[in-house]
Amino acid sequence: MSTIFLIIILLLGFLITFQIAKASEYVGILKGEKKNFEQNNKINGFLMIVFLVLGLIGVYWCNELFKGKILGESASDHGKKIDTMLHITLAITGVVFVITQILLFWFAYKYQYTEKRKAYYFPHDNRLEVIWTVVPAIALTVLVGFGLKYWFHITGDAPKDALVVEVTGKQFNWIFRYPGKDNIFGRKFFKNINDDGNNQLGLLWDDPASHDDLVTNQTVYFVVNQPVKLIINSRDVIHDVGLSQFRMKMDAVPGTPTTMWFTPLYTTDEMKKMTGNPDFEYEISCDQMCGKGHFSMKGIVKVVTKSEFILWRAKQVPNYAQVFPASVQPAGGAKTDSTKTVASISAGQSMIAKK
Ligand SMILES: [Cu+2]
Repeated sequence: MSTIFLIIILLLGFLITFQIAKASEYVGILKGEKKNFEQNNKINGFLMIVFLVLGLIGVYWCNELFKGKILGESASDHGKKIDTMLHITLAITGVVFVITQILLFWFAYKYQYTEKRKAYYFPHDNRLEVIWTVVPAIALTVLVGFGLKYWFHITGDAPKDALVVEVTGKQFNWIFRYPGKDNIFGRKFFKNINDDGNNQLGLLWDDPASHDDLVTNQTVYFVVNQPVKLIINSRDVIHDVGLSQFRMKMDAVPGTPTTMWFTPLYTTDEMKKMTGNPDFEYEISCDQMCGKGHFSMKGIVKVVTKSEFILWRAKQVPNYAQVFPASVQPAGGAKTDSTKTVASISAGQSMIAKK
């Protein structure tokens, strides 16, 4: 019903506009075409100035309205640099924007048609062309140069003490993996992926390095002030790891791991106090349209202190131990697991294969 009303309103609006245009055309004919033309010119010139003033006020007002409300303070060291870069870019483009808009609308008003003036014919000027090509080229090169510098930094080698976390996107959630005590990720093979058999990443159970790998969903833990390196994968289509509060973003491409690293500066608890929001959580989102459930790919990032992290990690059960509970000795015997479980591994694998 409301759609029909909307269509009727639009049609009526169109009809009214059409009638007004028609009426003003008749008025113009009655007044005389020349006078009408001059009057229209004046009105248009005046509207140019109105548009300029209202437009600039609007830009300023919008800025004031959203200042500091969109992303908040950056929570990573790289993010601070990216914010600085963004502010410099906005300052440069902002100045150019204001100057060019004023010139554009002021000239349209000032040099509106009058009989007394004849247009000056000015077809070409090499010097001017060089200036307006070289100056923006230099400015853009400097801006892009800074961007590249930061890009090479975040995608380059992470510090040796970095916490390495593997992030895998799938339709439609995130899978996180920690390498466990040995600090080595176990090998995996996509044909081993088996959600029913609790092997979301296709880990190869005959690789001992995979036995202590922790696999979690939905929530990922980082340590405050410790660099974190993400190794990013996808199980199906292209996703994108978006960490807006850290100003980080990287595509998750099936078959081609991508990496980035950064250092979180504030714990989730500190951020709760800083933002005055007791429910604050860092968020991992998918920044690439990846299908009908794209919107639901929200994960939580918990930034905690080192001791809190160690405590959390100690409570986690490795993926291997979840799949083969019988093969894992009670606490204290974890180190000898891999040598004693060959039989149960192969039994488990054939069980999974049968499924
Ligand atoms: Cu996605």
